[in-house]
Amino acid sequence: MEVKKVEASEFSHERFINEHWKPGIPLVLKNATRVWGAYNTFSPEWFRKNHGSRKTVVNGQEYTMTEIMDLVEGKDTSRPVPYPCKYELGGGWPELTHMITPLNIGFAKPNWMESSWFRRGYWGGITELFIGGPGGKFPYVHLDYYHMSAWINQIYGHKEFTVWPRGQD
Ligand SMILES: O=C(O)CCC(=O)C(=O)O
Repeated sequence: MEVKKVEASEFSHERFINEHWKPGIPLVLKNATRVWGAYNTFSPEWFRKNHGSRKTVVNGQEYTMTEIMDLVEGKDTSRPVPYPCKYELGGGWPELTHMITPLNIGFAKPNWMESSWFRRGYWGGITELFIGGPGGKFPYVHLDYYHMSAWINQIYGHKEFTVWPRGQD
């Protein structure tokens, strides 16, 4: 199935809901994150310079941001590139929250995760930053938490996704 791609500024929230969200048809919104401070800011260099010593653990191994960037960019070829390198952007890294605001970009709404029902839950309100390099892949096919619709923003580089139509879940 060919996934439709549209310029976000030329597409309405109403059309997104009626033509894509309701029937469950994926859509790529190009340049939708232009409204974010992260747009044209987040890059390997920016993370090295501003958050190089920030740590994360992937598969039981601790890495600094600089180490992760060296691995994903191929500057360090001495060990495998870990994936998924995840950072929690809400409670885990509040300084970056303002750079991904508004989170819904005018399309991902209503956001059920903003409901107080979800805040009580184990996964409530999590917004994750994923960093990966060539060959990195998510380890299993899945539906997202609570079977919610997935909302993924690609800020830098590119990534391949495989999605399955409704009925095959
Ligand atoms: O970007 C990825 O590798 C997977 C992201 C994802 O599927 C998720 O966060 O649930």
